[in-house]
Amino acid sequence: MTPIEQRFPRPSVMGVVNATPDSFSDGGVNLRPEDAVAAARRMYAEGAAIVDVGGESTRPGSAGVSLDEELRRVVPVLERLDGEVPVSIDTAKAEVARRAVALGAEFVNDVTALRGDPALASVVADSGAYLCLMHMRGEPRTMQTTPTYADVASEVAAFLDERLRFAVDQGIPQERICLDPGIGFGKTMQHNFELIARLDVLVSLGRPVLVGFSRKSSLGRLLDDPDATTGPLSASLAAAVAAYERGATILRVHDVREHVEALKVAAAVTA
Ligand code: HH2
Repeated sequence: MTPIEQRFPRPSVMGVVNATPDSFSDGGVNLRPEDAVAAARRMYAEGAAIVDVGGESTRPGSAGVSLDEELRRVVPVLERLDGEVPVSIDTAKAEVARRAVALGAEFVNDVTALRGDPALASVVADSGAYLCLMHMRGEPRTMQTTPTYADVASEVAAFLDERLRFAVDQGIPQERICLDPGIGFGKTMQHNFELIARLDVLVSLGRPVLVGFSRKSSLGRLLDDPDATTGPLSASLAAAVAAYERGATILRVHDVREHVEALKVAAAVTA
């Protein structure tokens, strides 16, 4: 088994392909399987190490989708890709992950950090897939209702450390696991920026860190639009480079080519 840090050396880009009607920044764009497949192929050609295919939006306020609907959205995409492009499945549902790994997905991205579906851990353990454990306070429907922390970086780190131990107890080798602060998942704008500023606290847990700041509303809000629901590409690039420089390994992004280029420059400077 190749450890995750070898399979995804710093910095690696994960391209986002949302086969959903309602994702916060690209809802509907890749709902048709043909469009999602074309986006995945394009992102891979542009330098993504992997594409993250999701059939359920986790934007603030969303209520979730049924198993049947999620399968209906992602299975045709994975069938058409047929192993052509490295795939991560963005799901909290064991059955979706099981079908996805059977269709070639090598990575499971679970925003609930194995708290959503008790059967997911064994699917990951048995498949040999890589796993991302992400921090989220509450659930998407309610997570942005007055999030408060005494010390956001150490609370997120303590949560991820506990989830990492849980995953290892469930038979998933830690060499296959990365950790994610969950930008925008039960956090204010200040919390999100503090998590990047203090990313060393998460890096010190000893696992690669994945960061997904791309297009998130905190970027638009920082740029003086208090009602922003997304952030622009320029701000996404700055956030990705800042996260990389503070130790992030995998950057989850919507605009692959621009991020690959920006990170190449950042890597050349820090090498
Ligand atoms: N963010 C989103 C979804 N999945 N997974 C990880 N590991 N980290 C993230 O920051 C993350 C994630 C939200 O972005 P997006 O997929 O574009 O939107 P939506 O959830 O509305 O589909």
